[in-house]
Amino acid sequence: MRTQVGIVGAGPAGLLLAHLLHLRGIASVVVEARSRDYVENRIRAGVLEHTTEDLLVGAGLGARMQREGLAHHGVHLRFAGRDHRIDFAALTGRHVTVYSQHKVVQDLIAARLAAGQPLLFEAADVAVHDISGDRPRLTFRHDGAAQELTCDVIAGCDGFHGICRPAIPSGVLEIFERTYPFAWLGILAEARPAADELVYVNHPRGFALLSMRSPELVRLYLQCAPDEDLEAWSDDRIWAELAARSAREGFALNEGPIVQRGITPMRSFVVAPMQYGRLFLAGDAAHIVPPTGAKGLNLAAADVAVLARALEAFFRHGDTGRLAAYSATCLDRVWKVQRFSWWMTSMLHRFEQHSRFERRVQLAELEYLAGSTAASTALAENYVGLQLAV
Ligand code: RFL
Ligand code: PHB
Repeated sequence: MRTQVGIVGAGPAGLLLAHLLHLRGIASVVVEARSRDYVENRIRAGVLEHTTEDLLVGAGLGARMQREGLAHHGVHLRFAGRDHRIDFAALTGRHVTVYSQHKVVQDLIAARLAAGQPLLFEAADVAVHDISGDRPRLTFRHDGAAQELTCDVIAGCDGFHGICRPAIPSGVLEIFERTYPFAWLGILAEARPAADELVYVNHPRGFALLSMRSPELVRLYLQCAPDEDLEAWSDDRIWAELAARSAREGFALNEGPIVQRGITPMRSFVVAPMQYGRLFLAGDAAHIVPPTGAKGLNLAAADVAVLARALEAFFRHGDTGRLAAYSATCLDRVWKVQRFSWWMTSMLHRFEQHSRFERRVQLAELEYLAGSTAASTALAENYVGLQLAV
C-alpha cells in the first residue's frame, strides 16, 4: 500500500488531521489500535475553545456540535465560600462550547467514512520505519494479514502511550516533565447541573470541579491521591465529598445515578522538537497538560491545523518551510498553554506540602483575580483560546 500521509492513531488529532488533509486533496490512511466502538465511547475532555469550534465549523464538522453543544459565556471560581464569575463574553467577546470529546470523535469518524477514506481499526503491532529518509513506512497487522504502508510523511497522533515518540532515536528529544502530587476522581452522573456554567472550586479539603455534558448529565471531579483506590469510594462518599467541597450559601448539588467513574493522573509533559525526519508528532503524543485548563483536546486540534497547512504547502508547492517550522510554531502555543494549565492547577488545588503562608498566598491570588479586571481578562483570554498560528 502507498499513501501520502500515514496517520497513527484515531483520536481527535489523527482523525481531524485526516479530515483537514482530505479537504486539501491530500491522501492519508489512519491506522488505529483499538476498535471503533472503543474510541467512539471513550469519555474524556468536554470543553472546546472558540478556536477549536471555529476550526471544526470551518471544516464542515459543526452540524451536531452546533445543535447539541452548550455555549458557555463564563465560568465560576468558588473559594472562601463565595463565587467570582469570569465573564468571557464581556472580557473577550468569545465563549467556549461544552461538547464531549467522544462526540467530536464520532463526528470525525462519520465524516471519514462518508468521504470513503481509509480508516483501519484494530490494527496490531503498528511500527514505524525509515523515518529519517523520504519514504517512511508503517507496518502492522490488520484482519490477520501483515500490511506495509509506504508514505511520504508519517503523523504520530497515537497519544501519550503510543509507539511513534519512542521510535525517535534516543538523545534527539528534549523532555520537560512535571508530575503533580494528586489526581482527579471523575464521575459522569445522570443529574441536572446545579449551576448553568462550570464551577472550579478551591477548598481546604481539596479541589473540585462541577462540569456537565448536557442539561441531564453532569461531569464532576474531586482532587484525590495519585494512587487513590476507586473501590474505597462508594456513591454516598463521592456525593458527600462533592457537597462538602462545593458548599456555598444557597447552593445544592443535584444527585443522580453515577454511570461512569475513573481516576485521571495529572501531568505536564512536553517533548521538543515535535518532529524527527519525516515523522511529525501531534497532540498527546508530544505533550500532556493537567486537565485544569481544559486544554488537552484543544491543543491537539491546534497542532493538526498547523500540520495540515504545512503539508498542503509541501505537497502542492514542494515548499518545506512550513514543515520545517512545524515544531517551533506548535511549541510556541504549547508552552503558553502549559503555563496556563500549570497556573490554574497551582491556584486551585490543595498541596499537602504547602505551609500556612503558601496557602494564604494562594487565596490572595484568587482574591486578586476577583478584584482585577486585568487578571480576570488574562484568565478569560487563555480559557477561550489563544489565536491560532495558521
Ligand atoms: P488520544 O485521544 O489519546 O488518541 C490517540 C489514539 O492513538 C491510538 N493508539 C494507537 N494506534 C495505533 N497504534 C498504536 N500503537 C497506538 N497507540 C495508541 C489510541 O488508541 C488513540 O485512539 O490523543 P490525541 O488524539 O492527541 O487527543 C488528545 C486528547 O484525547 C487529550 O488531550 C484529552 O482527552 C486529555 N484529557 C482531558 N482533556 C481535557 O481537556 N479535559 C478532560 O477532562 C480530559 N480528561 C483526558 C481526560 C485524557 C485522559 N487520558 C489520556 C488518560 C481523561 C483521560 C482519562
Ligand atoms: C470536563 O467537563 O470534563 C472538564 C471541564 C473542564 C476542565 C476539565 C474537564 O478543566
